Parts: sequence; C-alpha cells; structure tokens
Amino acid sequence: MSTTEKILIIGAGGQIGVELTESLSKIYGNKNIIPSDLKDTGIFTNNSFEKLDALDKNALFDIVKKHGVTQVYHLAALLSATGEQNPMFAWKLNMESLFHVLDLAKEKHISQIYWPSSIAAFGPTTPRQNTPQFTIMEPSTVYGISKQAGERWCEWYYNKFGVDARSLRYPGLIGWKSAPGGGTTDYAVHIFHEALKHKTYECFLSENTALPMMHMEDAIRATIEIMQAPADKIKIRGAYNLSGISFSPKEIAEEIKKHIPDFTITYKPDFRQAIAESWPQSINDKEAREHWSWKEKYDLPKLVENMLVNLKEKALV
Ligand code: NAD
Ligand code: AKB
Repeated sequence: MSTTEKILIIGAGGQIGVELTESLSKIYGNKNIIPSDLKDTGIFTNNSFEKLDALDKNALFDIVKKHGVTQVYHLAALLSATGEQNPMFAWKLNMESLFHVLDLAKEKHISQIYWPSSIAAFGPTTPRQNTPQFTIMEPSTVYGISKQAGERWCEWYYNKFGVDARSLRYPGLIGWKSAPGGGTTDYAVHIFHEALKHKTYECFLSENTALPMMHMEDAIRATIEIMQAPADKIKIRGAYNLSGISFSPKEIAEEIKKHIPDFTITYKPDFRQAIAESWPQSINDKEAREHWSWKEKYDLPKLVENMLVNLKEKALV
C-alpha cells in the first residue's frame, strides 16, 4: 500500500506492540513504521527501531521530527497488577506520556493518535454483565483510574483542539506471538504455555472468575480498523467498548482439556483476584458495531485451538 503515513509505535516491544508493528508494517511498509521502546531487544530487524523513554518529551519530539511522523500509537503503560505495586510511578507514566503525545497533536506535529483504554476503566459499582458503553465508572485500581482519566483527556483534547485521538477499551488480550506484561488477565496466556509444557497450571484467579477477553488478532484488527475509519464514524472520543469472548479459568481449562485430556488446573487466588472482581464479566459493544462496523472473529473454541496449534507448531513452548 502506498502511503504518506509515518507511524511511531511507543511501547512496541510489549505484548500488543510486537504484533501491531508486524501488522502495520504489512499494510504501510516496513520503512513507514517506527517501533520504539525503552530497550532495543533486537526483534525489529525490518524496521528502524528508536530507543525512547515516553516520559522524555524532547526525545519524543526529536523522533517525530526526524522521521516526519504523522501518527502515534502510544502503548507504553504500567498495567493493572504492576500498577498496584508501583502506584505513583504508574500514574506518572500512564498520564504524563499521554499528555506528551496529545500535546504533539495539539501543536499539529502529528495528525492522529491511538491510545488504548481498558475494561479496567470500569469499577466495582459498574453493572458487571453486558456492561454498556455509558454507565457508572468508579475504577478501584491506579491503572483503571489512569485509563478513565486518559479517556476524558482524549475527549477534552478533541473538543478543545480537534485532536484526532482514537481509543478502545480492550478486554484481556490473548496471543501466541508475544508475552503479556503485568496484567490481571495474563493467566489466560500463561495457561497455554503451562498446559503444553507441564500439562498443569496453577491459576492466580479463582475458578469462576469470568472476564472479557479477546484473541490478539481480533484486537489488532479492531485497532487498525478504528484508526482507518473515516473521522465522522468516530462518534465516541473517549474510548469504545470492545467485546470478543467472556470466560472463566474453569471454562478455558475445560476447552484446553478437549485438546490435552490430562491437563489439570489448580487455583490459588492472589491480590489480582480483587482486581478481577472489580471488572465487568462481559461487555456490550453495540456502539463500536454500529459506528464503525466492528465484529470479532474468535470464539473460545477457535481461540484455544489457535493458541495451542501455533505455540506447538512454532515450538514457542
Ligand atoms: P506491555 O507491558 O506488554 O508492553 C508495554 C511496553 O511499554 C513494554 O515493552 C515496555 O518496555 C514499554 N514501556 C514501558 N515504559 C516505557 C517508557 N517509559 N517509554 C517507552 N516504553 C515504555 O503492555 P501491553 O499489554 O502491550 O499493553 C499496551 C497498552 O495496551 C497499554 O496501554 C495497556 O494498558 C493497554 N491494554 C492492554 C491489554 C492487554 O490485555 N494486553 C488490555 C487492555 C489495555
Ligand atoms: C490487565 O489485566 O491489566 C490488562 C487489561 C485488561 O487492561 N490485560
């Protein structure tokens, strides 16, 4: 695809960034995608990687100028579990880095921003089943507070300055190409690795703790679709609810057992149990479906089969 876009991905070395870099590179060409992160792990051999601390506004500006960046996908953050362990730094990283990117757009150095929100923006007083787009939101984690505040700031920059920031409230994301980094939903990735390696998994959530989840391929597609949608289709300038699947540890374990009959799971809930219990169990995303035609492809059986086949075939376990 020929393009005038130059796309900077901040936090590209993380669970989403690795896959997003690959997908965007296929669409826009390697030379137009600039992955960046705190450290160069050497995985981005086809793109020109930039070492960048998202808190360093001057360094960010220099990279934007150097490459003529037009769009930023800003993924750097501390997630729910690590955020609770380092609350002040989580707030600083998650908020200040977002302001740096929003200000770049306000000052017209870049034209479009993607910044992810999360189901963590909801809280214990939110209706937990089929959670609607507009509802009570009183998040109880620092991570969730930063996501809710970030949503409001994206909307405010749009209303005041016309900043074209777009956002999705991702559920827990599950993929085989990259490892998760400090979330409450991470068990749903670890379980596959342990099932293939040891045929057993000790889960840090209790058996019936249902949460909204999604295959990474669906999440990447949703991300690119919302960014490519005509501006007039984006009627929500905070963040869109986004739904894929909903399941509990017990349900995913049962599905894994269909492929690995002697797989066993045990439960040892830790501090992440309280975080999970403060989040919705399932999400209503009718606005995303109506406004920009979102539709997921993966259900639970398809997701489980895809994870096991790919982890096994690529000998990633
Ligand atoms: P991750 O922890 O796997 O990756 C984050 C990346 O950011 C890491 O590579 C890390 O090195 C980098 N980073 C951290 N501090 C940085 C800094 N100061 N400057 C530059 N880079 C820095 O996270 P992820 O799962 O890929 O999540 C990306 C975004 O998506 C986050 O905003 C997260 O809140 C959101 N999100 C993720 C999920 C999920 O299930 N993965 C769900 C909801 C929302
Ligand atoms: C987490 O568990 O922190 C993330 C998320 C749902 O935001 N996966």
